[in-house]
Formats: sequence, C-alpha cells, structure tokens
Amino acid sequence: MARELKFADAATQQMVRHAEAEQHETVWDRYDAMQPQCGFGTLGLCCRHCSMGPCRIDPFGNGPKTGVCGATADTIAARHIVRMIAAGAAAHSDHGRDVAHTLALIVKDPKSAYSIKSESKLRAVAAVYGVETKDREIMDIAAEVAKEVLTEFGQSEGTVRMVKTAPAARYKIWEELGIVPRAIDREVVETMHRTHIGVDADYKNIIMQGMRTSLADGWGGSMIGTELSDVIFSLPKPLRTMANLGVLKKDYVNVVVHGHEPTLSDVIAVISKDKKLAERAKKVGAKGINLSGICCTANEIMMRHGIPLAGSYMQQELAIMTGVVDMMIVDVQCIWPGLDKTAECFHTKLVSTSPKAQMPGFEHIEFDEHRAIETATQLLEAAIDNFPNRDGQRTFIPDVAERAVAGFTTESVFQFLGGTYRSTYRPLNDAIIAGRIRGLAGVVGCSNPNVEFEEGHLTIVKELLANDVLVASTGCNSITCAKHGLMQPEAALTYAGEGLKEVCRAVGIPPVLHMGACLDNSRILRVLTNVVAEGGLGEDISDLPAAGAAPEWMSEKAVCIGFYFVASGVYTVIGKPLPVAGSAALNSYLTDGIEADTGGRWEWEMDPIEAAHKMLRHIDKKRKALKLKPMMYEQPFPQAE
Ligand code: NFS
Ligand code: SF4
Repeated sequence: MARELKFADAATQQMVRHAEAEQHETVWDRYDAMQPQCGFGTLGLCCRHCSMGPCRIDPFGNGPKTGVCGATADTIAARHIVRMIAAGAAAHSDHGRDVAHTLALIVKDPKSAYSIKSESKLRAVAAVYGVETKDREIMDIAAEVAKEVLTEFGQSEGTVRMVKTAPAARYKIWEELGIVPRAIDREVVETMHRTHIGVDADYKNIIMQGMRTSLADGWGGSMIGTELSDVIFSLPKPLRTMANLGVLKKDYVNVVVHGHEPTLSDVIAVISKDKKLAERAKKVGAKGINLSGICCTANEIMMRHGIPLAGSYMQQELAIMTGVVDMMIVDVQCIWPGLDKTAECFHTKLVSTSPKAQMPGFEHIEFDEHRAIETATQLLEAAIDNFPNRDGQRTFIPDVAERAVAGFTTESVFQFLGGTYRSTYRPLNDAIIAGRIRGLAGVVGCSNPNVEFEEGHLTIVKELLANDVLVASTGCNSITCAKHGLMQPEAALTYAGEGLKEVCRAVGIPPVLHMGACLDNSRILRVLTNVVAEGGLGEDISDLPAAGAAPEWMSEKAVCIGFYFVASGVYTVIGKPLPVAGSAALNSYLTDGIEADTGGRWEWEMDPIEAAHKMLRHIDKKRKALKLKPMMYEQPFPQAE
C-alpha cells in the first residue's frame, strides 16, 4: 500500500487493514498504481474522435495549439464533456426504459411477478402523458401509458412530456435557449453526431446540446424511471433499516445484490423470505438467507423493502473480502470488472444477470423478466448451495452498522411536513420564509479514491446541517449518510442548527432525507418544483435558496446529473473539477457565464468546508433577493473568501 489511508468509516478502516494483512489488492492500491494520471485527460485536452489523431493540445502553449483537423482546446474539451453527458443520460434513461418495459409486461402477462402497486402514481403519470383515466380499468391505463412512454424515447416529433412538469418560468428559459429535449434517444444520438469529426466546433453550441441531453435524462428518462418504479415496485415510505458491512451475518447465507435496476432485486427481496428456501438454507447448516445490497440497487430495495445496505460503491470488493458473501448478483452500472480477482481468493460466486453487462470471471445467469420468480429462485438456491464451500475459509466481518430511516419521496416529504390532514408544502416554505430553515441542499453522488473516502460527503452535509440547511440525499451519498448515523431522527439533535432541529423534532424526520438511488435525483427536481408552486419563494427553481453538491463524483451519470441541475437553475458544487480546465473559455463559461443563461452554475471546490460555505453564501444570496427574514438563530460562518 503506497499511502497511509485513514477512513472516517470504521468498517472500511478495518477491512482495508485486513486487506493489507492478507495482501488483497483494493481500489486504493490500483488508484495509487495509476499515478501520475494523464494531465491531458485531466484538463480535457485529448481527442481520439478520428484517426488523424489522437491529438493533444499543449496547455503551456509550447506544442500544437489545435488538433490535426484544427479543433481548438475549447472544441476538444466541450466535445469530450458532452460525450460524458450522453453516456450518463444513456445509462439512466436505458434504466428508465427497462422499467417502462416491465410496465408493458404487466399488461401483457397478468401472471408475471410484477403488478401495479401504486395506482395513484400511475394516474399521475397518465395525466402527464394526456392518457384518459376516468372510468377506465387500471390495466387499460397502464397499457396506454407504457405505449406512450416507450414510443416517446425514440419519437421524431414533439418534446419529452415530463419536461413540462417543470415550473413554467423554467420551461420558458429552456424554450428561449432552444434546449427543450425532443426525445431521449434523439438527444443522445445528436450529441454523438455533433461531436463526430468535423461537425459542431462552437463550444457554447456544443454545451447547449449537452444541456438538452442532460434535461432529457433528468426531466425525462430518469424521472420516467423513478415514477414508473414507484408504480411497479411501490411508492417508498419511510422505514427503518441498517447500513454498513456489519449487516453481513456469519451464520447465514449472505446474498448481496449490486448494480442499479430493481427489476430482479425486487423479486429477490420477496423470494428471499420464502420458507422452502429457508429450509434449504438450514439443511446446509445456515440459519437462513440474509439479503443485503451495494450501490443503487441497494438503495432501491432498501427504500421499498427495508433490506439493509452492505455498503457503497467503494466497498464492493471489501464485502467480498469478508469471506461470508456466498453470492454477489450484479445487474448494470458501477460494477468493477476486477471483482473476479478478489473473488478468486474466496468462495464467493459472482453472477451477472444483464445481457448488457457481462464480465470475465462472472457466471452469467441471464435474467428474463418473464421468468422472474424462477430466475430469483435459481439464484438463491445456488447461493445456498455455495454456503458449505465457505468451510475453512478465514472470515472477517467488521462489527459496524448504523440504524437509518430511508424512503423519502416527493410525496412523503409533502405529507410529513404538511401534516397528516393537509398534504402541502406550506409548512416547509413557511419554515424557510421564517428563517427556521435556511434553505435546501441536494448532496448526492459517488465516492472516488482520488479523495479521502467519505470525508467530502460527511463534512459538507454536517456543515450544512449546522447552518440549518435541510439536506436531500441520493445515491452513494445516501449510503454514506446512512452509515454515519445522519439518517436517524436523533441526528437532528446532534448535528442540526437550532431552527432545523425544531422542524425535524416537530415532524420526526432525520435532517438528511434519503430520497433514493441516483435515478431518483428526479425526486429532488420535483421537490424544488413543488416548493416553487407552493409560493412565496419566487417563480423559478433558480430563485430558491437551494444548492447542490457531488463532492466525490466519478461517473458519467454524475456529470449528466450535474448538468441537468445547472440547466434547471441550481448552483452545483463538485470536488474534482470537470475535465475542462484546458479550455479557459469553457471553464469560465461553466463556472460563471452560464448563470446568465440558466440561472445555475458549476463550482469546483476540493475543500469540503469551503464547498459548504460557498453553498451557504449562495443560499443567503437567494434569501436576500427574496427579501426573506434573517435567520431565526443566526450562525456565523465565514462570509468572504
Ligand atoms: Ni450514482 Fe449509484 Fe454510487 Fe455514483 Fe454509482 S452507485 S447511480 S453513479 S457510484 S452514486
Ligand atoms: Fe484530432 Fe480533430 Fe481527429 Fe480529434 S477530431 S482526433 S482533434 S483530428
């Protein structure tokens, strides 16, 4: 191990020490071995879009100033970043499409493992798509909604209809900028077209298309994915659960689901409670089946079934190193292809299930949603049968897990803060107006070995809470906050400022609200929309005292998410800068000039305390513009940089 690693998380600390002692390689080792990383790539100055290249621009001006085709640093950096957006939008939206397919399956095959769990949500989606609901059978409505949604992904005319659910003032801005997305697939395709050799070379024009693509995701593919997941897998409700590697149990068959899509894992969550399987587990000497999750698949089944979280993205190989994982079942996204190297030293069976994501060293058992129950049963049986192979293997489970409450949605925040009798955002808006709550923050996204693990997430969140900012969380930030006890109602007493504490205590919520997987960032857009609609805090998302952060981002999905928040008018702070610093013009546009266009902007800030202070300053600027009262319990934090 090249560097002395310190972790805020005791479970990770213990596992990494254990890995060192047992000489298992970790992501941190591989990251260190990769140093120094390519400076051209970091600055966004390399292009491989055609075979006259690869080209790279010398940032110091000593070498070539353009690529062979004449593309400048501005063009190259802009093309690269929007391709990242396209990949992120494609990933999220393809997930959304798969959920829509499951809805279509329910209609076609009433005997399938799935059903309509939230009729009210289905009706709400139907209204957006102009599908008649009055006096109609629920299956008829579902059939038409599925058809409308699936057709819309690739339509050649019209615009993405969910986008219309944004505040009117916001939609107008998008119309004026010409970035209302037309169809999800079309925007991804057009981004790929425009970034081909010899097409779009104007960095601003390229970024506008990038934003349109990101909006097709945030207010399109992702939002459709979230809404239809609620329809099919049920509308999450706040429930208690546990988080961290300590949820693995030595004397049980441990099955870990990992990835993003809930179609298989939701069925596994149900089947894992089957009595016959429990008996089978007992026959091999286990006490039963213990299901847990990693990454956003974990978030999905945790918020709907209370299944515990084994860990976040950065803990996937650590889970295997406990020696007690009998099977890890993966679907798509954020799965390390190197997991098989870790698993080689253990009995853990790795199983890939999606035709889109097969990995060397994994057994592939393809998931067919028509045979969902059979596939889930087959997988769990194989996991049970693998339990005896643990024999004689050294096991090590850190005894660390925290309690958490998860499963907040746009609707449940509504009910919670509005009281049981009247569903309204009024009390939330009033708390902001009165200066009890300073504002709202979305803290989201991945973790990355390029920073101290979870330090960014935890420091930003705690600093925001101390300054009376209510935090909505998704993705791996949610997992981090859950593991560190920030998602218990009692956390308000420890971490929240006086005003926020009063609100959390009155309604019994944690100060950090677990709003789901990364896909569910669309829920945060909806919360912001509802706050605008409730009134008293401006006409548009960009008027709100709100900010976003992804302190340890790494994925292309995170880039796409950041762009749709900026395009929606949100001030968005990330740790490591986007790879655009090689273009002074693009860098300055994204962190400054773009605000005049969308009302939102990017900020790069590696220091998490400073990042939180920048968000607080932004929130205060918006409070001032809205002429809101001063904060009820003023907390001084540094005003100037
Ligand atoms: Ni989001 Fe979730 Fe985690 Fe990042 Fe990966 S699991 S979809 S991409 S790493 S938060
Ligand atoms: Fe080089 Fe232009 Fe080809 Fe990119 S598109 S590799 S900059 S010649």
